[in-house]
Amino acid sequence: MKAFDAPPADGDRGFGLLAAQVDTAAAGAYNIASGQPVSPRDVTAAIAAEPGCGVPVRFGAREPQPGGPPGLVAGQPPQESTRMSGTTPLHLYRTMLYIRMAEERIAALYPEQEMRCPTHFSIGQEAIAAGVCAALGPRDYVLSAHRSHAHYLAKGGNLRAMMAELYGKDTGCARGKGGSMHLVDRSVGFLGCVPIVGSTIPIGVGAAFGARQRGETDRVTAIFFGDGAAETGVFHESINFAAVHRLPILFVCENNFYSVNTPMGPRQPEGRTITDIVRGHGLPAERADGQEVEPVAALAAAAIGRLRAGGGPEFLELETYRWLEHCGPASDIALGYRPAEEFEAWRRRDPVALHRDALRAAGVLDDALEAQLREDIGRVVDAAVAFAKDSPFPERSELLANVYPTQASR
Ligand SMILES: Cc1ncc(C[n+]2csc(CCOP(=O)(O)OP(=O)(O)O)c2C)c(N)n1
Ligand SMILES: [Mg+2]
Repeated sequence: MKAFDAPPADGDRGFGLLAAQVDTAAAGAYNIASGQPVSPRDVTAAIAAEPGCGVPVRFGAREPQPGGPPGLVAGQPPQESTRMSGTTPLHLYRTMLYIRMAEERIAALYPEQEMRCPTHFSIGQEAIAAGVCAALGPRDYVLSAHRSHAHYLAKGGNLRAMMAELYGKDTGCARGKGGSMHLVDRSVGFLGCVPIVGSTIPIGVGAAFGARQRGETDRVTAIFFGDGAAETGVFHESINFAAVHRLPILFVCENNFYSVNTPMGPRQPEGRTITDIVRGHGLPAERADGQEVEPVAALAAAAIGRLRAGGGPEFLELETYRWLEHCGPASDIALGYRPAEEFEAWRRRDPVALHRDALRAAGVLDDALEAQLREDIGRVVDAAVAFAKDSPFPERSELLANVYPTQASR
């Protein structure tokens, strides 16, 4: 199988429609689920269903990226699915479904206790990751925090490397040492995530400042964080610095109204929003619903367009709701810290279902395409889990590598 002669830029995310524009056999287009070459007929069928959708296709093999995830071998089919790179409504749906199905699988497998890391799920919040990342390119930077699967996947992170990371395996994106809260895939601009609340906000500002210093004026940085992180001191220092230097950063606050089990009431004065505070720092800031992916994508695209045109930092506060417990795969509604009616009201606004219904009403999605998408994604998730489970743990000798030196390692 011949690899694509001119490898796609940064992160190899050529999908669907692009596949129809080249001789797929010569270019080495693969079905990312099966790893098999894709025929022009397959691609044509997919395009007929919706430009750019249906058959998840990637081009050629990717060279291992320095510092990127292991497990990508030149000359072999790419190892994982990422989001589809387009921004059509159907692409947005596939990205959300992909995140949902990957996380549902993690939740189902978690009780086996083979994944030994704390794991925070984004189920119910997918529209924000999908909508914002659709407006970003592979060169753009993204940072996240403890609840990061959705951002990693929406930015194009390697699912196999993520699964392996959750299983603590050597093929994981952090070599099995970080777990769910330390995902990274620099090959697609996902610079990382850290569970110390607020801590990736200044790191993202630093990354954007560094890009500016290097003259990389086309590079935008998006930083995802929660409402709790917006209460840290470093958040205010960071947005002030970004404002002073007019850095091209989109700050994205996923306001799910809770910091662990504490609602907003005891944390913030009545009537003052996070957006109000940010406006006080002089940033354009907007507060909006985070459940409908197309308006989220439109808001993000407009803001990122302004950043690319040389505008200073902007802030989006997007309201959303997590369905599961703060940390772990179970429901926690029975604990009583959040009312069951509140949860039910948000559940009726499931971002995946809302968008699915809109696509159906518009005649873009039908049962057959829905089934096809689920089957394709299901196979990709199966393959990622199998890869993770089959991968080796790091060698014992690796234990202290890349961690701060200790007495024992000196
Ligand atoms: C500096 C710091 N303080 C406290 C914690 C414990 N902690 C972990 S997640 C979290 C809540 C974060 O809430 P939010 O930023 O709203 O994110 P969400 O979990 O709602 O997505 C807290 C307090 C921490 N990890 N780091
Ligand atoms: Mg929160």
